[in-house]
Formats: sequence, structure tokens, C-alpha cells
Amino acid sequence: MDNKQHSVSPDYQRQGFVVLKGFVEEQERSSLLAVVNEFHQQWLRKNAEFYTERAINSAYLTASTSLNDTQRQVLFNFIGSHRIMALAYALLGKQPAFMNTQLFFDPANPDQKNYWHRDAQYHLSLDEQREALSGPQVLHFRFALVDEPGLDVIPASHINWDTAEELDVRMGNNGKAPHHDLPNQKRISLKAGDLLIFSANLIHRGIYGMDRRALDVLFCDPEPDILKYANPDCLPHGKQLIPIDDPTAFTVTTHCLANDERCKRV
Ligand SMILES: O=C(O)CCC(=O)C(=O)O
Repeated sequence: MDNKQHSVSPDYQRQGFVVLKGFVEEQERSSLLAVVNEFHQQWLRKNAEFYTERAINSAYLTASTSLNDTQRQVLFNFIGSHRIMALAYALLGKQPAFMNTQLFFDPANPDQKNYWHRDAQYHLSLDEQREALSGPQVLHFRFALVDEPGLDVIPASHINWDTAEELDVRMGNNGKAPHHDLPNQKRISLKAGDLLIFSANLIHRGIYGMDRRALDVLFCDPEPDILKYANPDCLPHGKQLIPIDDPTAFTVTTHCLANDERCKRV
């Protein structure tokens, strides 16, 4: 771990996010961007209606159904690189699990509003969301592949429950709408190559614009109730594991999907 990475864990624990400027080297960034753009063009062809209506992201970039094996390997090698895994260990301990990849882009409609949320709010009750603040963690590793406006976040909301105003805005209650500004919001803009790590529990909203290409890699604690949502087709197997510096996050997920009854239910 280099000097820049020493404060990653305390900063993350305190505020729920941390930025590593210029984390991705130029050559790596341009090869990732080429792969991601290929995926995006295919995705747009298959999802034209969804894109026109409201989409702001796609997912499952490493699935065998879109990219070819060479392109998938670029992503596998990047995700399992020593530098990224060092961060995953620092924040999640010895057994970080790979959950998924997502690609965030601009909506087709330039007037489409963004929305404050905690990731889990679409499948958990409010009580469960509050409990989740002290439960197993899900982390986004957002790699800005081009300059982008980034995210607005509410610092420390990954461990603190909403104020009355935050809850009203996030849930669209009492005359508030999910895109309304909040008093404690903090803007994190990103340059091409920057890495933003943030908790899925953090209250956040995307800022659209600049034809962004934000590659989010999601890691989590090895918890079957979270990993049951992972897609086995997105994991490397057999020969695909060999060139990866450190395939631990993938093998933790593969093992959980194969062996835990809770993972087999979905
Ligand atoms: O960038 C965005 O539009 C939103 C990002 C987001 O909600 C997420 O990564 O969970």
C-alpha cells in the first residue's frame, strides 16, 4: 500500500467515501474505456426503449452474453489487480466478495432529474434500512473513465440515519422531491482516472452531464443475503482466473454461490 492509501480506511469509516485522485494509469484507462464503450454500444442497441425512457445505468459488464473473452479478461484483470484488492482488503477485511459491475451514463432526456437515495431503499423497509447502517457492507468503487461531474453525497450518512429533511427528500414526502438540494450536501467531481469509493448506504445522487462513463465495481462482505443477487455468469472460471493478480474476490463469491443455501434460492 503506498502513502496515498494509508488514510483510506479511517477517511472512509468517518465519512463513508474516499477519493483517490489519478488512481487509474492512462494506458489502463484507455483500454478500459474502449471495452466499456463497446459494452455500452451493445447495451444501447438492446435497450433502446429503456434508454429513451429513463435509464442512467447498465450492469453485468463481465457477463458472457455481451463482451468477448478478451474484453471480459481486461475487466477481470483490472478488478483483481493488486492495487484494487489492497483497497478491498483495507476496507472489507480478508474476504472481500465481488458483487457486480455497473456503468453510469447520462440520461437520454437532458431534463431528467437525479434522485437522492441509499442503494438498499428499493428493497428494504425504513426500519431495515436503519438496521443496515450497522450491517454487512456494500462498497462502490467508481472509476471515472472520462471527466465527470461526479456525485453529491451526505458525508457520514453511511452510519447516521437521515435528518427529517433528508428523509422527506429521499422519500419524496411532505412536498419534497428526491432531486431537491439538501443542506449538508457535498459535491465530489471526478477527473478521468480518479477513483471514488463510497458506501452503498451513503445518501447520494448522481450528477448527470459531460457524457460520463463511470465504471462502478461493487464489492461486499461475504454475506449470502447480499451475494444471492450476484450473477454467476459474471464471474471468471478456470483459465480465466490464471492471469488475474489476485482472484480472491471472485472466488469468495463463486464459493458462496455454490455452497450456501441462501444463495441458491434466487
Ligand atoms: O451516478 C449516478 O447517477 C448514481 C450513482 C448511484 O446511485 C450508485 O452508484 O448507486
